[in-house]
Amino acid sequence: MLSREELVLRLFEIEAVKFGSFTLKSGIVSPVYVDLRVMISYPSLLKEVSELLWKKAEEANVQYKSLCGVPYTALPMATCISVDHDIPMLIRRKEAKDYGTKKKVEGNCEKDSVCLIIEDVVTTGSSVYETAEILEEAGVRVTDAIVLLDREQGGKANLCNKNITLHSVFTLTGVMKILVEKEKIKPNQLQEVKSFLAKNNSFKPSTIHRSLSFRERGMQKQTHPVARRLFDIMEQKQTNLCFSADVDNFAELLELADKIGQYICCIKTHVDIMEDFSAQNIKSLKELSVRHNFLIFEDRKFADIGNTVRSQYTGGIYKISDWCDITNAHSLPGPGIVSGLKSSLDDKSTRACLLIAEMSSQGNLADSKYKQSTVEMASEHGDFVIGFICTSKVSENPSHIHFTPGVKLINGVDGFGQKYLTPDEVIRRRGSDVIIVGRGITESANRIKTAKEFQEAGWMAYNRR
Ligand code: 5IU
Repeated sequence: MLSREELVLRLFEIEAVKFGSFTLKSGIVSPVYVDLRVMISYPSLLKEVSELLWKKAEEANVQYKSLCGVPYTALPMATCISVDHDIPMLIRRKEAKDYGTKKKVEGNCEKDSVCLIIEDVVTTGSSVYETAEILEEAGVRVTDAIVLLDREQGGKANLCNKNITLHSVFTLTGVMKILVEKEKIKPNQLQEVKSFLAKNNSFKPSTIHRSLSFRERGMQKQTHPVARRLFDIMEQKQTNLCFSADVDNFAELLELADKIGQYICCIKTHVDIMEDFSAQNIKSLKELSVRHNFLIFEDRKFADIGNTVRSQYTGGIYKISDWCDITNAHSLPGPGIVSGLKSSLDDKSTRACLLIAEMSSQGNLADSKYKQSTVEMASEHGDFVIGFICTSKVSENPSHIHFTPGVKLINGVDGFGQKYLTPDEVIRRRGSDVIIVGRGITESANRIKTAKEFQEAGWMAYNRR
């Protein structure tokens, strides 16, 4: 067996822990980068690390029947422990199977038995928590998690809030102290990482409130009249489904709107893909929106300077502002885009806008700073901006509505990088409000039945939240 110091030196040698300047997925620049995936190329080290994880559970006297590694990096570690100590293992699937049993957990889930979670690195604790939730859905209990490296960014406290005790073999600063002692890094690097960790700690001391219902949010003083209508419709019809009607002719669009109108709170159009746009067709859509009580959202994604978007919104052949309750805009051009759009409206109480804070497509450039600035921009224009297009809740303001595209009943990706999440993931876990569903419905052999399924799944996720 290697000593703790020797093990840290090995991890440093194989570059599982690196120091320098790294841009993380979130856009944040970090002075440290940890990637333990490389460990599978060093089997003897993997075995040593796994043994340390097991010992940690022994020291902490955790009582458990099975163990589960958080996919993927911790899977081989959990496997080593399982084989070496004859402990049954469970595997959490990253994606539920789209055929057969739709199982999310493989292995023998003995009801109410305790499963120990094994993880390589914890930052906020969200991956451990997500795994725990899925295991619990499968009937087992989770009380503890063992992690090789705690990055000390709030994970332990966040998990403790969720009644999971996190035990770590190493902390990031502990690893760094060893590396300073062994003169592998300089003391100022340790200081730099310490101040980075202090600034990037995700733990928010327990402010978990019951989330307000759509009805309550509609009644907030600052809620815009269009948002109020939408919240009302959602509660009345028990639906948070926005149908993305990406078809190219009005005959089909109007038929769909009529048939599934009862299941939706909103219809989303792309007026510039219609072959037969006419004022009469729009009038018919408007009539259906009144008959079935849903709003019309033109997904125009304005992106120009204020003066131009003003004309694009009101003019041309489409005259969007005449008929759509809601439209959307990129925040990229700055607040002028919002001022431009709203300046054309005589009555701001009947038209509203969503700002695009995040996109559902892979590789999109909206990082956390962009998202934050978008939320600030929305807050300054509450008389017109009612919420966001986003992939998870971005604003704590209860008057803001979150719309999330990229929703299907099964996770996945399309041929152009559109990422799909399930209604439960989007609404319950990620805290969004409205699911936007296009091909999930239009490509179904029975569109009406499928629309109803999405309505039920979205509403159930809202209720469970
Ligand atoms: N849409 C996205 N992602 C985004 C934005 C808009 O998918 O980030 I902003 C639109 C594109 C399409 C609909 O009209 O939402 C999703 O359609 P599908 O459910 O067919 O992927």
